[in-house]
Amino acid sequence: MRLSQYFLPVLRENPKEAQIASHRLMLRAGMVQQSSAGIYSWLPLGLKVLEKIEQIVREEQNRSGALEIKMPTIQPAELWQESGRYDDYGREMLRITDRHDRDMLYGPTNEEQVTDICRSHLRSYKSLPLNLYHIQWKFRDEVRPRFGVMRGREFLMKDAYSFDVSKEAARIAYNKMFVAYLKTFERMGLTAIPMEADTGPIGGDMSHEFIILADTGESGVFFDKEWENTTLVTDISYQDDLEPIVERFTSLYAKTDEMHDPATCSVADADLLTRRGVEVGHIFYFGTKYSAKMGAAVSGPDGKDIDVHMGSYGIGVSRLVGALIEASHDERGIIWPASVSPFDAAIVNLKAGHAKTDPVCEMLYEKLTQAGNDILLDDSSESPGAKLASMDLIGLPWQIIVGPRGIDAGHVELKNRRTGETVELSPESALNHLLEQFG
Ligand code: P5A
Repeated sequence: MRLSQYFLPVLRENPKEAQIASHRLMLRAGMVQQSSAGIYSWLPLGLKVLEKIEQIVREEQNRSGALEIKMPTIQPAELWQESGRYDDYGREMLRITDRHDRDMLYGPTNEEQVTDICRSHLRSYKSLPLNLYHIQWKFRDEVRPRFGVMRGREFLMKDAYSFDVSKEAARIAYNKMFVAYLKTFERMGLTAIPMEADTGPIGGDMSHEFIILADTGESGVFFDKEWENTTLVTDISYQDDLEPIVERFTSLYAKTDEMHDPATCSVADADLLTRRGVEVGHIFYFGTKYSAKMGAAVSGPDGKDIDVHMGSYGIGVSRLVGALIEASHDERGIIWPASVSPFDAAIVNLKAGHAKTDPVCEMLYEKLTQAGNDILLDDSSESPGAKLASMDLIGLPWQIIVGPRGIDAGHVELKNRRTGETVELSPESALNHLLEQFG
């Protein structure tokens, strides 16, 4: 992509409304634009990151055996009246009336909608286990939308729903998602600690939140300091017995503040850490809470009906964009992990239109692009200082900086955004170095 043909509305000044780094940097890097409180337009650079995250989430869901579907954003009120949540959900639910005066709502989550699919099509225990997921926009009329996409009103969630014949079988589904979450967050370069959590309006008796530690996070958390020495090793196969693996993680103390009770806490004060964090995922087992009320049953081997045991599993896809930035930035801007970076590298032509820099930039751009990499070429007419500041701000892992003086001396600069390390290399060596990096 040539910057001259792109839409990257970077801001030089810090926007006043942004209180935390990720919100500030997302606005400054031209990733999003606020439409109304807690509702955002995703601009090209932001959308690219959102879609990269979405794809990692999708791949790990698929690997775990879950099947992708797409349910609507707008749901009929009847389904929620059946489960009893239409009234319980309160003012967080955006209620809509259609032209026939039918009560509808913009879905804050999809337990009811997916239970309706299950009861319409599943007849026998032989169809189970089943896990259906989608990646879809949600709306929650939060009292205090804040921190940009971190607590939005409209936000993108991956939500999966498992169906099983018994509590034991549902536990296997729960463990699979647990492991899929460890793998998903690891691929994004994040350490997300699974913590025992409250089930809130979703309900049920077993639940874990996956939390990234960050001072600006909204969740208070308590955990054994042993977590600091624990690697969330995830070269685990879904064919393995996952129970001992999940138990290993869940037996080490980690609870959200709603669940932590100093009176019953098993960890000595000296070994207990208290921090803040961002909840990027939340998984639930709630048994037959929805299936019993909504009549989602299958016939068992003995011909008798069994209410389906269900769990639901959420990942905050749009929140992750902010969470990743909270976890990885410096005073100059964002530092993307390669797996979610909007482009693989930038080529910065410090003097676009110059007879010496242009051909070198074109050669690098063409060779890197032909090798299948997604490259941003800054061919704009901005000043060199502004260009370098913008590139640090948008945080691509690599920059090749091409200036007329360097070319005269036979070199370009290859900069690693994370370490800040810059080396002078011939254009060919810089190219080969990057091709090796990208594999
Ligand atoms: C699980 C999937 C659920 O809704 N039903 C379907 C269950 N869980 S949850 O914890 O309420 O939400 C799942 C994840 O969505 C993200 N999230 C948000 N992201 C941005 N803005 C919000 N207002 C918001 N609310 C929830 C979180 O990452 C959460 O873990």
